[in-house]
Amino acid sequence: RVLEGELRAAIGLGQLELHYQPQVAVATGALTGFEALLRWNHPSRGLVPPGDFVALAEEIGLIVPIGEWVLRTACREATTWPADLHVAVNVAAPQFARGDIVGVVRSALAESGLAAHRLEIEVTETSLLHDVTRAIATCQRLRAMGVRISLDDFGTGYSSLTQLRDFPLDRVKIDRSFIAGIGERADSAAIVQAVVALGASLGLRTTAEGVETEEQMQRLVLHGCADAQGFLIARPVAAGAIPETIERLR
Ligand code: G
Ligand code: G
Ligand code: MN
Ligand code: NA
Repeated sequence: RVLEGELRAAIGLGQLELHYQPQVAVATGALTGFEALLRWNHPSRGLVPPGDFVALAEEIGLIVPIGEWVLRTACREATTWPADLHVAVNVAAPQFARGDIVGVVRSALAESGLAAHRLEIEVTETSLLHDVTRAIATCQRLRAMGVRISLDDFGTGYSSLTQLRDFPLDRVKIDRSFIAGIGERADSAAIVQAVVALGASLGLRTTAEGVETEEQMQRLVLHGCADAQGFLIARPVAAGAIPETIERLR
């Protein structure tokens, strides 16, 4: 566990950073905001992706302070962007279920001055599973502040339909495994179409994740999917590259 001690020190050493991936409206291609994606800038390993350390951070209880750093940093950086752009922040299951997420969000908004409606919290299906009553109350309290909630990686977890019905959500993000198949597999296309229709009838916006080809984008137009994100539009960029990214996607 060489990494464990290093990870514990990473926040204090200023080794964490956020990259941002653009999200656009499918119908117009207009930029709507960015998803914040955590990176660990390790002195010898280089930029370590979250897949290589978030699970460890969850295991050793570090995800709560790391998640707090992510929320504060994302809110602060987003205040420098045009006011019509939102920032979407991933919140890990233990942070959502056990940490004081409502208090952390409230103070991140207060100290940055970011308008609450510009913050979107991305939760996964597993975050909502542990203590359903408490998770519903947490979503309600966040939404009462004006913060939006989106359900990330939709379709890969359990009891998806119950969650769409019972949780106060604003958005559903269709997992990229379904988007990858829409040009080739009739079943994936049918699922994407059904999720968009279901979302619309429940008053939820839908975002397609992992859009990589023009053909996938065309199908999303046909299916009426509201928003999209993926390498076709842009890879995640460092905070410093945001102005030129906004320029390009406007
Ligand atoms: O950026 P990348 O493709 O490597 O992200 C991989 C995964 O890590 C994604 O599923 C994303 O949800 C998760 N992730 C990215 N940033 C954060 C973060 O700030 N907090 C948490 N908990 N997960 C994150
Ligand atoms: O699970 P989450 O949605 O938070 O994950 C976002 C992750 O997906 C980021 O780590 C990002 O790097 C990755 N990603 C974003 N766009 C694409 C894409 O078009 N294709 C693939 N394969 N990965 C993508
Ligand atoms: Mn996400
Ligand atoms: Na996702």
